[in-house]
Amino acid sequence: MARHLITSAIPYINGIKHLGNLVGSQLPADLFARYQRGRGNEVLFLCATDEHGTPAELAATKAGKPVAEYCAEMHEVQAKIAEGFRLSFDHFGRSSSPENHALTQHFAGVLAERGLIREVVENQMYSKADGRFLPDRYIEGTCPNCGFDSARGDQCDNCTKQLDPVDLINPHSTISGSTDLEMRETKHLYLCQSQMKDELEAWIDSKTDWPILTTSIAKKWLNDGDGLQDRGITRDLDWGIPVKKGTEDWPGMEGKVFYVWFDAPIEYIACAQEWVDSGKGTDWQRWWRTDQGAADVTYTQFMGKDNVPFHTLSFPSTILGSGEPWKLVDYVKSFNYLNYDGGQFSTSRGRGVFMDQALEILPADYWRWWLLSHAPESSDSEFTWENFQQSVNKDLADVLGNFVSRVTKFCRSKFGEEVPAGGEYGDTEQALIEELTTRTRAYEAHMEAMEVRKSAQELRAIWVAGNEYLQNAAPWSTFKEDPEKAAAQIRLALNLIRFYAVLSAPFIPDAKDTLLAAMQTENDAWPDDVLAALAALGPGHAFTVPDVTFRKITDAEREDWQERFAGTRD
Ligand code: B3M
Ligand code: ZN
Repeated sequence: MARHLITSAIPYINGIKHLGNLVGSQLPADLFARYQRGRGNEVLFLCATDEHGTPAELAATKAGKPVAEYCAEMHEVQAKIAEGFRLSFDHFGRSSSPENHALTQHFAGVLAERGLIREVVENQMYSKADGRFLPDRYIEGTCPNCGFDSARGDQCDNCTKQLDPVDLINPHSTISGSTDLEMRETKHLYLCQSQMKDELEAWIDSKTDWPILTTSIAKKWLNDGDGLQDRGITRDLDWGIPVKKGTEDWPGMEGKVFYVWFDAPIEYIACAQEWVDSGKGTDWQRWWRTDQGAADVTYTQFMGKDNVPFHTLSFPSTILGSGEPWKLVDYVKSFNYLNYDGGQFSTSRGRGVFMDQALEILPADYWRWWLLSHAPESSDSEFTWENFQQSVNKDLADVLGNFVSRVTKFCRSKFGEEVPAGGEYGDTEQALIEELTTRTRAYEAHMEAMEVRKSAQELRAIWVAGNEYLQNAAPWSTFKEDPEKAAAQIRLALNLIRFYAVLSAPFIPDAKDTLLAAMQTENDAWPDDVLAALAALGPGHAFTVPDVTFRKITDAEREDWQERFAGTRD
């Protein structure tokens, strides 16, 4: 049994994420976790809310709440929505947890001992109008790299370059809009990533199987300008993890906190500790310490492309730099962006569909199927309502749903609500089983490789194969001349429903439950042997005709939704 540690990029606490965020990390991570569990492997699937930094502070201020209270509330909101989408985290943690405080301070202490942290007295933007230092996101200006005029102090959204606020051209405060900014002295800690360059480069070069999107971004920043830059890992903020050297105070760093991007990835580890401390798990070290059993774990991370530099350079610097036997990531699966109906999803303008709204209009499986089958892997992809309607109506309603309905209803009317006995498989059945065997092995290979779209295509082809078989075999005609033969055909088709439920579970987990319940079986064993799997429900096995598995989206609905999500959410 293989062991898979799987993490999704942890969503910022401020507000509800849109479908583009979902398909870029949490959803494909869930697909992979469900698939690996389905194959009988041991999985630890972790995610959390990213609660520190200015986004949290800004959102709490806007909501008129103390930031700790705001984060606790929003964590619950996000956890509920994640459940709604059937994201099967073993634990959904919080980067503000005591576990993450201690572990982040631990890493900083160890890195300092090993000479990888230096103290820098620097000049930082101070806003007289706001009476405070302005970190990262409180400053906007023009990107020195690409000229984009709304680059943030920490990163340019246009060219993904990681920035320091002082790099911006024509900066202004996003709190007051004031341009009355002056440089004042403040002391900060820097992680000496530049010292780690060779080690990081060798490590990245050894990952020949990584997606091109991941390695190209990693290499770009590894060799950008003069090479890997040291990164400031502290900020002048109230909310965050206080700067300490392990459990000791850090002279001169009083009142400062760690930078959100320093502590957020450490939460991947702290989250496993939370999983244990919450009583759900045991022995987190087995997943994270290579000296305590994690050496044979395969660790896969999922994220949007803008997060790649932090996961391939910054976090590995923390891990490698510590000199401690922490598990390093084995595979970094990254995604391009999902666009919305001719433009971008926009959280600030409320443009596009947000996770809570999506679940209000249709159940999770509809969204999961569309999003995963259109995952922005090799390039950006686009959500349009026409395409969504078409995919749902064709793939889910016509192909899968209709198959289930025709087979179960026909059987009920001719043989009753149990798997019929009699008859034998002929050439057509043999050919179908061969095709399904080939396709199932291909589906597994795509899933193992985390080729999300290809997996979806293969799964759809598996559904189509059953439909075509049914169309050709036409048991409703066969029944008139040869009821025995029709019985064999329907027996196979009923078994296909269970087979589909199991194979499709990573994509559409609710349908799996509905279909297995209708087939009155709990047998969800993976079809290692397709022929055997298609005989799982023997003659006499009782079933029920399920309600409509997937309904169609009407044109009126599509038009209504198109208008509703054009961009007015407050
Ligand atoms: N919260 C950015 C994002 O949500 C950030 C990811 C952290 S992963 C350690 O896209
Ligand atoms: Zn830029």
